[in-house]
Amino acid sequence: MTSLVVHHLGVSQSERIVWLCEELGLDYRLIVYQRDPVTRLAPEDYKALHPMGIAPVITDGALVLSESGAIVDYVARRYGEGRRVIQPDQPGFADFVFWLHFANGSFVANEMLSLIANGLGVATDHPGRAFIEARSVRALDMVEARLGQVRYFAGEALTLADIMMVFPLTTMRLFIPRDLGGYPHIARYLKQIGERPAYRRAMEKGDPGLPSMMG
Ligand SMILES: N[C@@H](CCC(=O)N[C@@H](CS)C(=O)NCC(=O)O)C(=O)O
Repeated sequence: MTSLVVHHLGVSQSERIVWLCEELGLDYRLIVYQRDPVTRLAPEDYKALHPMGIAPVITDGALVLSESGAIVDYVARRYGEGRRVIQPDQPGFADFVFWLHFANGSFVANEMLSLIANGLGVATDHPGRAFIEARSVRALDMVEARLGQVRYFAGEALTLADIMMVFPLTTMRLFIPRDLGGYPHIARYLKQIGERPAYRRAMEKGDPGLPSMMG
């Protein structure tokens, strides 16, 4: 067994790390934490893992690492033997890098603005809402166009870019509801992801009973 421990907070971005470990067939240890039933935030023992106190977190021997993008990069390079990564001299490299970083850099970040606006009770006709919504729609239109051209975000095979992009298209919609009915290519893509044995195993191990957000 590797020394890798994935600390998964229920219904969170850390599902990505469980999924990556399953795709890579790693021998890792999984510890699942439940959200505080009242605040819906991370429980105290999760917060104690890392100064940021947010999911995901991995530990690997003495190492404690946070931040989804950093963790997928670390796990793939440390344990993945080059799998699920596109190298600079391979086709699809720029797309790989773009979608890998777009996921949290812009897509999730913008959806978080909606979540905060909802939490603050910002009026539905506040101009800030239209600004946020326009960005979300542009993001989804771009995702839809991309998935109309390729099977996976970086080309014909699943990469870390998909591992990063699926959460905002699925589980995140439990927090920020969004109907994807008008996006047939996203629907095709999510169906394909939902059929992957590694994805199914990851969700079963990390969030058993969670409603499927693949549609
Ligand atoms: N950019 C960070 C965001 C982490 C983040 O916001 N995680 C949420 C779960 S999706 C969290 O830990 N929420 C619980 C809390 O804030 O206590 C990452 O991708 O690692």
